[in-house]
Amino acid sequence: HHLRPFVLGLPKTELHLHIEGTLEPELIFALAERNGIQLPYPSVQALRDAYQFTDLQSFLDLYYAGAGVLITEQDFYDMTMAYLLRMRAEGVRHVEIMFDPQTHTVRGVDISTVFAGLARALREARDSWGLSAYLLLSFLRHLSEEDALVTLEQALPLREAYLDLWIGVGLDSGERGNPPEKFARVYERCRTLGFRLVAHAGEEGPAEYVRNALDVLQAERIDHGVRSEEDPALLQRLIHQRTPLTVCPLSNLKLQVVDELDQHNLARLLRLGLCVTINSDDPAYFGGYLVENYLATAQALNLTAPQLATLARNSISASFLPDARKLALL
Ligand code: ES4
Ligand code: ZN
Repeated sequence: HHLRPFVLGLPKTELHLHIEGTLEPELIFALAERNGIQLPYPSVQALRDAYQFTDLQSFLDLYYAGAGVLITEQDFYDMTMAYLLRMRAEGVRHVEIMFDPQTHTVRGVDISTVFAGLARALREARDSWGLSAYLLLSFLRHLSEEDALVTLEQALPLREAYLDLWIGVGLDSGERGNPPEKFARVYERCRTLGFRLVAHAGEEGPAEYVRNALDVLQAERIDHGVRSEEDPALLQRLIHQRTPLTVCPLSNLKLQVVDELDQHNLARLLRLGLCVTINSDDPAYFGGYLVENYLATAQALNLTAPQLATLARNSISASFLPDARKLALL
């Protein structure tokens, strides 16, 4: 794509990224071997060939299975460092990374192992090439609020040690039937504790879930949010509050939230004046990292260079960076 050098050079951030979704099939196989885990696929290619999703749940089944190879601190470090090296190559200046501790603690992996591996990679990237990073601990919405509260309590003793990284919480996994209200208490507790708040809403779920993520959870940023378009009053509110949407075009295509990328509403939302950003979600599963998401979207929706620059600028202003750092990047 002729805009590749332009997009590579844009100062930009990634704000919607599940670190477990960066596990490439090659690394899944390598970690399985290292940990003596038998995978139900004969080869890397057979695993990659299984990545044919019809909806969010069909993806999540493989995503949670893939994450099952993560056992040691080194595993979490290797996964995270592989992703950060790609972001360096793509001209990304800052990342806000979600991780799903419940996926690991349920298998007997200690939450401190998860934090330690992620943090060692993030601090190394910061110290060696100046890539800044924050962590957003994500609660799995298909599990109970009680489970989320227990997870928060397990993580809180680590807060001091990771104050430079762990700045907020998120809500992910299967959206349908798991509305934001289910997590009202745990979000209230996180708010009291001073955490920044994001939540997935309006990916497969209705616009009402976006509204309740704002009203009940007091989310400051909405992950996906593309179904907000179904509610004009909500759209006006998102515009006036400048609530950012972290949109993931290739994810929406692969999970059949849209049938074709040229039917994606990102350009419409941008034209309406929403603070839309482009992100990669689970790049190892959806066929492209951040720059690929920009370029595929530009191609499908005929985005211009100034529009791509606006999207990149939005990604900086929608981040949780301090204002001084935002200004330096803009
Ligand atoms: C996710 Cl695409 C998506 N949606 C909701 N939860 C997730 N966890 C990882 N990827
Ligand atoms: Zn997501």
